[in-house]
Amino acid sequence: KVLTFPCYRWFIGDVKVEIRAGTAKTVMEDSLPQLLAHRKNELQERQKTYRWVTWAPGIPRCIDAPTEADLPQDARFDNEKRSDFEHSLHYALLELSLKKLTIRFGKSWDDLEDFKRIFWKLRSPIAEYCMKHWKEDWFFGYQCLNGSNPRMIQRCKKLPENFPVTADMVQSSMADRTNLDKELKAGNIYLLDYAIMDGIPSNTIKGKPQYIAAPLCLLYQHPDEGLIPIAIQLDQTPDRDTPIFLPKDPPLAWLLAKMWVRHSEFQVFQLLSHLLRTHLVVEVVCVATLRQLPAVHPIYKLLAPHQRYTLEINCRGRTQLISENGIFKRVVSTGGDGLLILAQREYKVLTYRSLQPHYDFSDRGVSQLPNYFYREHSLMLWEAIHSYVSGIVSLYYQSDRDVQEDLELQAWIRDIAEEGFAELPDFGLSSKLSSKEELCTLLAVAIFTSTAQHAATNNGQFDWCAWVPNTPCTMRQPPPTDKDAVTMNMIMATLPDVSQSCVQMAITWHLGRAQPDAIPLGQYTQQHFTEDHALELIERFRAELKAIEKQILAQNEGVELPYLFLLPSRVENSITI
Ligand code: OYP
Repeated sequence: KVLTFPCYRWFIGDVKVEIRAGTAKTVMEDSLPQLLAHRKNELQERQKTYRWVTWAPGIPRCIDAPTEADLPQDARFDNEKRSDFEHSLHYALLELSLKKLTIRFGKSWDDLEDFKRIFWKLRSPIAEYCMKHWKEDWFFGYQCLNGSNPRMIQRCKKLPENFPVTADMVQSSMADRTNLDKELKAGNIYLLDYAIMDGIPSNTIKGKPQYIAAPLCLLYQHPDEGLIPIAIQLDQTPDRDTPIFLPKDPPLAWLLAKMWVRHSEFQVFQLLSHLLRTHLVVEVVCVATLRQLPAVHPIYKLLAPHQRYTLEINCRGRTQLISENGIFKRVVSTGGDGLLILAQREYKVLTYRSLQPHYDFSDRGVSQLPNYFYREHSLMLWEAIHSYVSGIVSLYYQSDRDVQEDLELQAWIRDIAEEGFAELPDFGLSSKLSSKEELCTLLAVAIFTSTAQHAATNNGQFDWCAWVPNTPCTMRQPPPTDKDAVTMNMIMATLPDVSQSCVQMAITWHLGRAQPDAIPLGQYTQQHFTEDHALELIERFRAELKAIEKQILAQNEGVELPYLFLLPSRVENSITI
């Protein structure tokens, strides 16, 4: 449905004034006192309606609304979305409680195969693929590149001092005629470092303590086998007896070590990559936009479609997911105090630079990694988005001075930098916009994060987490300290129990499935812009997305494990889930 805007006409003295409400205007272009007064009133009203609040210290500030019911109607889900959201969740939880019951009264829970009895079949080919291949080292490596947390891996030029891997230990993983030193120099060694997890307090669930580790994992870009893990340590401050797990160890020991890495991955992925770096970052822009830009402002028109439903889903997340008695408290190891401490640590080091994909890849030293589809596709989408926003910006701003003099825009960025990202001295976003280029970068970051980046982290979560041993949400026993003592019993006592596993599947399915009312990237169903030039730019943006779509489909044709999370038609226009 396309909404068309009415045309307003009136007289000021003898002068006939005619505006199509659809025409975007910056404050400099609106010279009539009445219109200026109208902008001012609109903003005063909006600032009364949308207020900043500190939900918790040390993370981005957010909308002042204790629950979604406190949001203004404009920011609410429509009926269809609400009932779908609520039904889908109940459906998943019900389905899985039935499974849980059959296990309770059925056989024992003592082998990895038992996870198959609660596994939801036929839901996702990737989840099934995962169930078959999760133990394989190449598959572990693949997930660092194209799994649900593709931003953790970094090049390792020099071994960290707290990770004393020797050349001997890993020689058997190396290709012929090479060794660890040579490969470090050649740039073929990579690292996953979960130092941020070190010392995070862990949850107690139904009276039982849960456990957290802070692993280090070394990977090798093998010429034939691809990226494979070659050494794992589960502690940041090793002593003499801290084991370094290796692929040549007893298979169950190596497997359990990898599961510990994947358990950290669950926490970092959900709380940091997903919640903090997409949901909460985008909410800041969202609140500032509603407070500081009137609806006729071109930047409001540009951003509004990328902010649909974000306030409501975030409110629901705060009340039901990460709240005191929320899902995290009930089934995840970082539930309770842990999750906030973890998010605060990440927030302290969050940079504006790291939200820009080119910098993110070059800073992590991963530009050369082959088969890094997430990187390839994100860069294509970034370019398309950046060129679209640059086009729009140039329609309304002729020069850098126009940007500097747009006081609404300046109030907007001040709100973002000083109110939203408060107390973040090293974030790296100035509270003044001095050029068109700075404006374009910020807009591209806002749109990229609410579309591509969210899709890359959110949409695969059922695929990668449904087979619970591949990405466990909690661990019920401490990390192993003796390689030779690892048994299947120990593994089963460590992994999530039946009921935790069922909740993990239900919630990740609920959040990861395609949304029935999704609006794909670049589809603007409410016609905010009405000018021909702007409409042409939208058309061009869509054409570019179509070309990207084609390219991604061609690249994936016949591929056993396709990467389609950034297929433009599957990327939503905003964070709605
Ligand atoms: C909101 O029990 C959201 O009713 C999800 O939050 C689920 C609910 C409500 C319903 C909970 C209930 C969405 C926004 C967000 C986010 C990002 C973090 C997602 C983390 C997912 C963790 C899955 C946990 C599985 C054990």
